[in-house]
Amino acid sequence: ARSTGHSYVKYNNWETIAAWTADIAAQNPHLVSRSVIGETYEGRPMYLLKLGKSGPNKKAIFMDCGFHAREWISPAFCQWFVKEAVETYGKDTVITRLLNSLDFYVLPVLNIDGYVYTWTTDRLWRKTRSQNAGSRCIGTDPNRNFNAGWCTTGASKSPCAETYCGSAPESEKETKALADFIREHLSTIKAYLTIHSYSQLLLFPYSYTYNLPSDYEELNSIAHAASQEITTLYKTKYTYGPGAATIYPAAGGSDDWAYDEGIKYSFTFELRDTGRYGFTLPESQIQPTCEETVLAVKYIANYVLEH
Ligand code: ING
Ligand code: ZN
Repeated sequence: ARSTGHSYVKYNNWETIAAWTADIAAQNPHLVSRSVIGETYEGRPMYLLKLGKSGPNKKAIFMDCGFHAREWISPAFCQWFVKEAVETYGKDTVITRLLNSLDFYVLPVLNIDGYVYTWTTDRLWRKTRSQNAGSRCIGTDPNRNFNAGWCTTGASKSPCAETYCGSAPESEKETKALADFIREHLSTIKAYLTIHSYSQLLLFPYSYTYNLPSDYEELNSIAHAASQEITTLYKTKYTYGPGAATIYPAAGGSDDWAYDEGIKYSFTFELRDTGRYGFTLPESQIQPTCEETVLAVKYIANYVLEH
């Protein structure tokens, strides 16, 4: 759109994504609004988009992207999802019904400082960019920083580790802003979706323990159906299951935290691929990856609407 250089089939830098959040809201005032939920360690505003036709007593779905700086396909997906929603509203019957009856909160990039750092300095940076007291190492893993079995497994207490859990739960301004927003909207948010890469997995609680969540059977059947949806388009194979058993035990994740806050439909997506390109997924795969993932998100949203 316009002169910002934004493209849905390229990876966009933060400046371009930030300008895009303003543009997409300005161009779709009846469907999209933008707010700021906090600011990052380095002082960048954390933009949140709200999608949906206004109406009373709407349930909401919260989706975030860009927890881990190097997982570039994730912010690309949040942008794609918003585009798909505004372009197909009034044309696609499912999207129209979803936006009429639900609100989607979309956080395009949680870890903005880290994302900027992957563009300027280190393409494979994962963590935030906050300073750690008593260490020269920078950053906390935002997906080890939530109050869900915090730092008990699959996380490190060393600030130099890639999975550093931080000095306390929600020690990072970014995770605190996200958790505060969700706590303030707990009565409406019925699903929490967090988008990572890579491995082609659809995960649900728990990751901090091998114990199964009380909604295991329902979550497993949703994950099975959503994974099937993904496969229909390009035969991309997804594995699904509880995080601990499916990928690895890891405490402090946002999906486990959201679930224990009472958000039953809580899922982590690990998008393409399975390792050939990994975090440096070529731009040629943005479109197919996003198209297939939209199907899964639509499936889950429709399920939430009907339950
Ligand atoms: N994977 C996730 C990670 O943070 C995960 C897996 C999901 C852990 C849910 C804990 C909870 O390690 C990636 N690729 O980041
Ligand atoms: Zn990740």
